[in-house]
Amino acid sequence: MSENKTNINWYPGHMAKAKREIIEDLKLIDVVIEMLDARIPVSSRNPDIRNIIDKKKKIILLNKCDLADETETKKWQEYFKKQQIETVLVNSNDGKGTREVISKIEDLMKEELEESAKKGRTGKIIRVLVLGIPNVGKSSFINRVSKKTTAKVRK
Ligand SMILES: Nc1nc2c(ncn2[C@@H]2O[C@H](COP(=O)(O)OP(=O)(O)OP(=O)(O)O)[C@@H](O)[C@H]2O)c(=O)[nH]1
Ligand SMILES: [Mg+2]
Repeated sequence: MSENKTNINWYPGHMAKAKREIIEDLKLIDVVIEMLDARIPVSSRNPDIRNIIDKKKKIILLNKCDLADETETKKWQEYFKKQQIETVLVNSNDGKGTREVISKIEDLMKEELEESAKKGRTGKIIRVLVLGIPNVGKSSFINRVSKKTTAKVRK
Protein backbone atom coordinates (compact mmCIF):
# COMPACT_ATOMS: atom_id res chain seq x y z
CA MET A 1 0.00 0.00 0.00
CA SER A 2 1.56 3.26 -0.98
CA GLU A 3 1.87 6.06 1.50
CA ASN A 4 0.21 8.65 -0.73
CA LYS A 5 -3.10 6.79 -0.64
CA THR A 6 -3.40 6.90 3.11
CA ASN A 7 -5.77 9.38 4.59
CA ILE A 8 -4.83 10.11 8.18
CA ASN A 9 -6.27 12.57 10.66
CA TRP A 10 -3.93 13.43 13.51
CA TYR A 11 -5.02 14.48 17.00
CA PRO A 12 -2.70 15.69 19.76
CA GLY A 13 -3.71 14.27 23.14
CA HIS A 14 -3.14 16.68 25.95
CA MET A 15 -2.22 15.14 29.24
CA ALA A 16 -4.00 17.86 31.15
CA LYS A 17 -7.25 16.40 29.90
CA ALA A 18 -9.16 14.33 32.38
CA LYS A 19 -8.55 10.64 32.03
CA ARG A 20 -12.20 10.00 31.26
CA GLU A 21 -12.12 12.51 28.40
CA ILE A 22 -9.23 10.60 26.85
CA ILE A 23 -11.17 7.36 27.29
CA GLU A 24 -14.11 9.01 25.50
CA ASP A 25 -11.85 10.24 22.64
CA LEU A 26 -10.34 6.80 22.26
CA LYS A 27 -13.63 5.33 21.05
CA LEU A 28 -13.21 7.21 17.78
CA ILE A 29 -9.50 6.54 17.42
CA ASP A 30 -7.99 3.81 15.22
CA VAL A 31 -4.35 4.00 16.31
CA VAL A 32 -2.66 5.51 19.36
CA ILE A 33 0.85 6.85 19.23
CA GLU A 34 2.58 6.96 22.59
CA MET A 35 5.33 9.52 22.22
CA LEU A 36 8.29 9.26 24.58
CA ASP A 37 11.48 11.28 24.93
CA ALA A 38 14.30 9.13 23.53
CA ARG A 39 16.62 10.38 26.29
CA ILE A 40 14.30 9.40 29.12
CA PRO A 41 11.79 6.93 27.70
CA VAL A 42 10.72 5.30 30.91
CA SER A 43 10.36 8.45 33.01
CA SER A 44 8.53 10.21 30.20
CA ARG A 45 5.96 7.43 30.18
CA ASN A 46 2.68 8.10 31.88
CA PRO A 47 1.45 4.97 33.74
CA ASP A 48 -2.18 6.12 33.62
CA ILE A 49 -2.02 6.41 29.86
CA ARG A 50 -0.46 3.00 29.52
CA ASN A 51 -3.45 1.37 31.15
CA ILE A 52 -5.99 3.36 29.17
CA ILE A 53 -4.48 2.49 25.79
CA ASP A 54 -3.70 -1.09 26.63
CA LYS A 55 -6.27 -2.53 24.23
CA LYS A 56 -5.72 -0.15 21.31
CA LYS A 57 -3.52 -0.60 18.26
CA LYS A 58 -0.46 1.36 19.18
CA ILE A 59 3.01 2.48 18.24
CA ILE A 60 5.69 3.84 20.55
CA LEU A 61 7.80 6.69 19.22
CA LEU A 62 11.11 7.64 20.74
CA ASN A 63 11.21 11.30 19.78
CA LYS A 64 14.13 13.76 19.98
CA CYS A 65 16.42 10.89 18.99
CA ASP A 66 18.87 13.52 17.73
CA LEU A 67 19.47 14.58 21.34
CA ALA A 68 19.88 11.07 22.70
CA ASP A 69 23.00 8.93 22.81
CA GLU A 70 22.79 6.41 19.98
CA THR A 71 24.11 3.47 21.99
CA GLU A 72 21.79 4.18 24.89
CA THR A 73 18.85 4.52 22.51
CA LYS A 74 19.62 1.09 21.01
CA LYS A 75 19.57 -0.36 24.52
CA TRP A 76 16.17 1.23 25.15
CA GLN A 77 14.83 -0.24 21.92
CA GLU A 78 16.02 -3.66 23.08
CA TYR A 79 14.38 -3.05 26.44
CA PHE A 80 11.02 -2.42 24.79
CA LYS A 81 11.48 -5.22 22.29
CA LYS A 82 11.82 -7.71 25.16
CA GLN A 83 8.33 -6.63 26.15
CA GLN A 84 7.13 -7.23 22.55
CA ILE A 85 6.95 -3.48 21.94
CA GLU A 86 8.31 -2.11 18.70
CA THR A 87 9.63 1.44 18.80
CA VAL A 88 10.30 3.96 16.05
CA LEU A 89 13.10 6.52 16.38
CA VAL A 90 11.91 9.96 15.39
CA ASN A 91 13.33 13.43 15.03
CA SER A 92 10.32 15.68 14.64
CA ASN A 93 12.50 18.64 13.78
CA ASP A 94 13.84 17.17 10.55
CA GLY A 95 11.22 14.49 9.90
CA LYS A 96 13.44 11.44 10.42
CA GLY A 97 11.33 8.37 11.15
CA THR A 98 8.00 9.86 10.05
CA ARG A 99 7.81 7.67 6.95
CA GLU A 100 8.35 4.58 9.09
CA VAL A 101 5.54 5.68 11.40
CA ILE A 102 3.14 6.03 8.49
CA SER A 103 3.96 2.60 7.14
CA LYS A 104 3.56 1.07 10.63
CA ILE A 105 0.10 2.68 10.81
CA GLU A 106 -0.76 1.23 7.40
CA ASP A 107 0.37 -2.20 8.59
CA LEU A 108 -1.75 -1.98 11.73
CA MET A 109 -4.78 -0.89 9.68
CA LYS A 110 -4.25 -3.31 6.80
CA GLU A 111 -7.32 -5.46 7.46
CA GLU A 112 -9.69 -2.53 7.99
CA LEU A 113 -8.42 -0.78 4.87
CA GLU A 114 -8.87 -3.95 2.84
CA GLU A 115 -12.37 -4.43 4.25
CA SER A 116 -13.51 -0.97 3.26
CA ALA A 117 -11.85 -1.29 -0.15
CA LYS A 118 -13.85 -4.50 -0.70
CA LYS A 119 -17.02 -2.58 0.01
CA GLY A 120 -15.97 -0.04 -2.56
CA ARG A 121 -15.12 2.60 0.00
CA THR A 122 -11.96 4.40 -0.83
CA GLY A 123 -10.23 7.07 1.17
CA LYS A 124 -11.09 5.65 4.57
CA ILE A 125 -9.86 8.10 7.16
CA ILE A 126 -7.57 6.67 9.81
CA ARG A 127 -7.78 8.54 13.11
CA VAL A 128 -4.51 8.71 15.00
CA LEU A 129 -4.17 10.12 18.52
CA VAL A 130 -0.71 11.26 19.61
CA LEU A 131 -0.29 11.03 23.37
CA GLY A 132 2.67 12.21 25.42
CA ILE A 133 3.76 14.39 28.30
CA PRO A 134 4.07 18.17 27.76
CA ASN A 135 6.91 19.30 25.53
CA VAL A 136 7.74 15.82 24.22
CA GLY A 137 7.16 16.99 20.63
CA LYS A 138 3.55 16.08 19.76
CA SER A 139 2.80 19.26 17.79
CA SER A 140 6.15 19.20 15.97
CA PHE A 141 5.56 15.60 14.97
CA ILE A 142 2.04 16.23 13.73
CA ASN A 143 3.17 19.24 11.71
CA ARG A 144 5.81 17.12 10.03
CA VAL A 145 3.83 14.01 9.42
CA SER A 146 0.60 15.65 8.28
CA LYS A 147 2.44 17.06 5.28
CA LYS A 148 3.25 13.50 4.26
CA THR A 149 -0.30 12.21 4.48
CA THR A 150 -3.18 14.59 3.89
CA ALA A 151 -1.15 16.79 1.53
CA LYS A 152 -0.24 13.83 -0.65
CA VAL A 153 -3.77 12.52 -0.68
CA ARG A 154 -4.90 15.62 -2.52
CA LYS A 155 -2.32 15.17 -5.26
N1 LIG B 1 15.94 18.40 19.08
C1 LIG B 1 14.66 18.11 18.94
N2 LIG B 1 13.73 18.96 19.40
C2 LIG B 1 12.43 18.64 19.22
C3 LIG B 1 12.03 17.45 18.58
N3 LIG B 1 10.67 17.42 18.58
C4 LIG B 1 10.27 18.54 19.18
N4 LIG B 1 11.33 19.30 19.58
C5 LIG B 1 11.29 20.58 20.29
O1 LIG B 1 10.68 20.37 21.56
C6 LIG B 1 9.89 21.50 21.93
C7 LIG B 1 8.47 21.06 22.25
O2 LIG B 1 7.86 20.60 21.07
P1 LIG B 1 6.28 20.62 20.88
O3 LIG B 1 6.02 20.01 19.55
O4 LIG B 1 5.74 21.95 21.14
O5 LIG B 1 5.83 19.64 22.06
P2 LIG B 1 4.33 19.27 22.51
O6 LIG B 1 4.37 17.84 22.96
O7 LIG B 1 3.36 19.62 21.43
O8 LIG B 1 4.13 20.20 23.77
P3 LIG B 1 2.74 20.59 24.48
O9 LIG B 1 1.73 20.89 23.41
O10 LIG B 1 3.08 21.75 25.32
O11 LIG B 1 2.36 19.41 25.31
C8 LIG B 1 10.00 22.48 20.77
O12 LIG B 1 11.00 23.42 21.07
C9 LIG B 1 10.43 21.60 19.59
O13 LIG B 1 11.15 22.29 18.61
C10 LIG B 1 13.04 16.55 18.11
O14 LIG B 1 12.79 15.48 17.56
N5 LIG B 1 14.33 16.94 18.31
MG1 LIG C 1 1.66 20.88 21.46
